[in-house]
Amino acid sequence: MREAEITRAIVRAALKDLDELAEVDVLIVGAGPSGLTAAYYLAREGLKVAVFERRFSFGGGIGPGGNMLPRVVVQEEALGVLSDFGVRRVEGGSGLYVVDPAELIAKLAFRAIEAGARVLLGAHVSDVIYRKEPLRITGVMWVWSPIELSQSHVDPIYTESKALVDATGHGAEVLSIVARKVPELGLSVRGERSAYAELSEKLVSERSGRVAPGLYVTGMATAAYYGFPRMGPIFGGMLLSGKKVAEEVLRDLRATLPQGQLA
Ligand code: 48F
Repeated sequence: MREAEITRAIVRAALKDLDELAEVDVLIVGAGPSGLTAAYYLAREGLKVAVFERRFSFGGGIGPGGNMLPRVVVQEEALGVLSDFGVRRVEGGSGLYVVDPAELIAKLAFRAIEAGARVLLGAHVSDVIYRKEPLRITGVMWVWSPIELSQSHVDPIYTESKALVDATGHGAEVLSIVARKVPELGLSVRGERSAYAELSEKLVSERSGRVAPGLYVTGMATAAYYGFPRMGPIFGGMLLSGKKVAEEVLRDLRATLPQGQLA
């Protein structure tokens, strides 16, 4: 086995992959709890789903637990989602269940990938693509994260999507870009408010979904977009929100596209 063969094996497979990622049915930005949950529920329906994550790891805000104590909680309303992913939990009282963050990250990512979602690590989404008449978000521009961090002047490349999901967490990065750079859509990101866990869990679960043609929001990006409170190390709302946005995307794609037109 020669070194050149190692290179060729990587390059051939990676280029084929990137070719396929030029166009997908659903592009999810962010591999945190809401993004991975949405990816699983969409991929298992046979859609071509990609998740672009700028870090070289999964899980977003799950890993550090609560103030670095290695546990997070999930409320009983989200037990069905935990069961879909096979995540173990122990009762914590007051309708709360306690989960190991490492297990939660691993199982969310495992199920999403097993269902067929393609997760691309180190991919930073820096802009969107849009079209007029009809006005619609049609994809993203992205660049490898180390390039973004180096502040080098490197043009990003494109991925087109029928549905784009902002799962970037507290920063609502995709929606912030659209608010600034596609003013015709009239979006504005209000910014999240101080903590009120129960209220925000409910609001985020209910309101995650479509915000503009081709554009959807889930997880803490929903709280940032609508100005809902933050909630800290409780994750049921993120899981329910990921499931809710998947249901909305599926409903819209099935309504607008005849079978067979999915990528
Ligand atoms: O922050 P994150 O975990 O978002 P979430 O799914 O969950 C929020 C909770 O973790 C927690 C909470 C729960 O009560 O408050 O904070 O809403 O995951 C967001 C992921 O998106 C990535 C980021 O690295 C993280 O892994 N991300 C953010 N901006 C970009 C991005 C970008 N521009 N391009 C690619 N990935």
